[in-house]
Amino acid sequence: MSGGGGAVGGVLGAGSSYQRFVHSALEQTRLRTALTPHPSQEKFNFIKPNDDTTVLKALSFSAPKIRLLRSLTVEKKNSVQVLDFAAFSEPEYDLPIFCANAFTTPAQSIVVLDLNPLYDITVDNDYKDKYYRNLMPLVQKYSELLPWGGKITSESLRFFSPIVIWTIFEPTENNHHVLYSALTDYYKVWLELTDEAIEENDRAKIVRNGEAQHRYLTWRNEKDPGYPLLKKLIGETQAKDLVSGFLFEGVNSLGSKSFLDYFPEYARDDGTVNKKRSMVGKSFEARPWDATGRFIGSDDAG
Ligand code: BLA
Repeated sequence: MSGGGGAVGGVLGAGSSYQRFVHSALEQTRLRTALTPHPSQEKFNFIKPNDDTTVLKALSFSAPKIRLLRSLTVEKKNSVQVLDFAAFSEPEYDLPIFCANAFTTPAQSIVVLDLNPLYDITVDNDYKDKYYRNLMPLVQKYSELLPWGGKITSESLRFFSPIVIWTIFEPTENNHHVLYSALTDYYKVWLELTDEAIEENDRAKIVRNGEAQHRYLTWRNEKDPGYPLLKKLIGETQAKDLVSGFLFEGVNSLGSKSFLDYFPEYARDDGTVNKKRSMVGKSFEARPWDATGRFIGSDDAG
């Protein structure tokens, strides 16, 4: 049945390829380090979807150097397939955040795959050089098969690196094959960077890393595009818990600043957070970095 080659066959393939990626990523991780179940895993083992055709799987671990490695997959037969896989280092390291997000319907797959920088690489050249200079060939490898997905929430871009794969494609078997290869490549790079990372001893720098991660968690906890769907699938209470207690665990413990402290442009007159995802609008029609990783995008929203 999955050999049909049409869009539906592709979707069935997508779900199993996300599972396969999670399985292989964990295996690759275990070859290098010792994974311990994260406390959030037990809490979110039993999320109950509203309908029994939906299957959610939530796994989370920690390891030396790794504060949180977690994976959520959602499978609704012939309908949606979701992968949300991320890895966060301990604040003693300034490692990028591994971020793999894919949302697949019979019509399309929406994908973000990146080593999200801890610091804004449009201004922090040292950080950019430290982690991304040697990785630019990855862009070349995938930019043709997984082309830039077009305009994007402008605010999201500051969390992306010059090697980000942001793409929307038809969910064919072949496209998912390419995506699988990219997922594997990017995760391997993250594991290698983690292996090589040297512990920071400067207290001020550790605090700064922790706050940078907290800012990222705060952004995604509030504005993640997956939230409306999760809410539909598991209800508002469970969705909120899953987002803050599992997907972006640390948002309530790694720092004390609020969303509006970090992103004051979202403040409404009454002091609450504007529900819009973007204040600026969408922009960046084309990939805003050149082949060397230099930022060439202008914020051309509107
Ligand atoms: C769409 N998901 C998107 C888009 C982005 C992302 C950029 C395009 C729309 C936009 O420009 O906002 C992903 N955005 C990210 C990521 C970061 C970010 C990873 O800022 C990190 C900093 N997507 C998921 C999960 C679900 C999901 C778990 O990762 C569902 C459970 C759904 N993503 C989803 C849907 C859309 C989408 C339904 C299209 C609809 C929309 O744009 O709201």
